[in-house]
Amino acid sequence: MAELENDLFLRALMREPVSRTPMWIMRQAGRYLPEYRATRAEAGDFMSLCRNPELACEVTMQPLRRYALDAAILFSDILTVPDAMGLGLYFVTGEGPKFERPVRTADAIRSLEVPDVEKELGYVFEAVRTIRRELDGKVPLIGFAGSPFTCGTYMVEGGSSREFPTIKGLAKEAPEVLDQLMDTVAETTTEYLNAQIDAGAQAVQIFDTWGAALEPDDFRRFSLASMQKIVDKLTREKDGRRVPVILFTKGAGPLLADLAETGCDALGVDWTTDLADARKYVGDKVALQGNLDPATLRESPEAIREGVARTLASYGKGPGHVFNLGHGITPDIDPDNVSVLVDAVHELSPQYHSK
Ligand code: 1CP
Repeated sequence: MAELENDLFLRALMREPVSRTPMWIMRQAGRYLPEYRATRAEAGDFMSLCRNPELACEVTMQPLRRYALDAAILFSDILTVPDAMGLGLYFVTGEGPKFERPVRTADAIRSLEVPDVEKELGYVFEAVRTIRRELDGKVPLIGFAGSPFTCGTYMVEGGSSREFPTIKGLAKEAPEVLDQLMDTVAETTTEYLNAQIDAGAQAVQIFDTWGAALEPDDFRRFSLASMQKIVDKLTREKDGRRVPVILFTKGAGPLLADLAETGCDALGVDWTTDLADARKYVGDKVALQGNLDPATLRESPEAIREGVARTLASYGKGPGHVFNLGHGITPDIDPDNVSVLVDAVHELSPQYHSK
């Protein structure tokens, strides 16, 4: 396998000096790109796209052809894991993900088993190998999974939710049952991420989109503890290089301090916390990734540049920053505005680095 031509992203995650701030964009492959919509139409539907390694590779590469990004992210979805556990994932247009067989009762949770990930998710590992070949050492490839709690919300509620009534009910009325669900999903996710790393993922991110919807103590017991179990068992070195782990709990705020204790290498930060405050919460334990409000991309080129300038200034000088949005890019964004964003990070960030 070729040496990496651009390892700024991996170096920033390790808090090593870099010449400028590296960047990627959460959901960089997706519906805001017309070429993505064309490939998805060719595949027929979203899951067929995920299950086809050639097409998953194609959509992974699409944003890199347009923009000077410093990392690629595997094209897949966090809900492939519950799907592999037998819940039957399907998508209803306009309504988002749904499960045919949600797990709502103690009995259903007790009978869940850790699946054979090679057998059920082999298509993901094949996509990772295909993307690595196609990238040919240009930039690193990020693998990912959902946090057990975030996957759990979809597994228990049966689809997207705003209030999380069923899983919050379990947290209060049957916490041991929810512990058990978290354990089974954490074990599956550990095997899943280690198999992605085996196949060639050079960093991994755990998306904890909904963990911070819990009260802080419940966040610690269910979401943080289950991510901790994963971090403890991940492969951390491959081919002589560290495989960094990024945890992204949306809306974590002061809980970033707890997340920094897990032994991860970096934390994702959303736009509701200033990076300057986030740095105070975590000290020099971990790198930080973020955190421009994705809504900024709907504004003028000047406003986008100002947003980038503010984000870079908020982190301030020194290593350990990976530029990103504070959450995924939305389907309504004009792809030209993303060029403005990328150019601004390239232009404005070198002054924050002494190397
Ligand atoms: O219609 C389509 O084409 C499907 C839209 C879509 C896409 C492009 C879905 C369905 N998933 C994805 C890809 C995806 N999802 C990626 C890889 C692409 C990349 O980053 O470039 C990743 C990392 C995810 C992660 C994901 N899926 C999360 C966590 C991150 C986040 O944004 O909060 C979550 C919560 C999901 C569930 C999911 N899958 C799809 C949708 C629309 C949703 C969200 C539903 C909801 O809001 O509840």
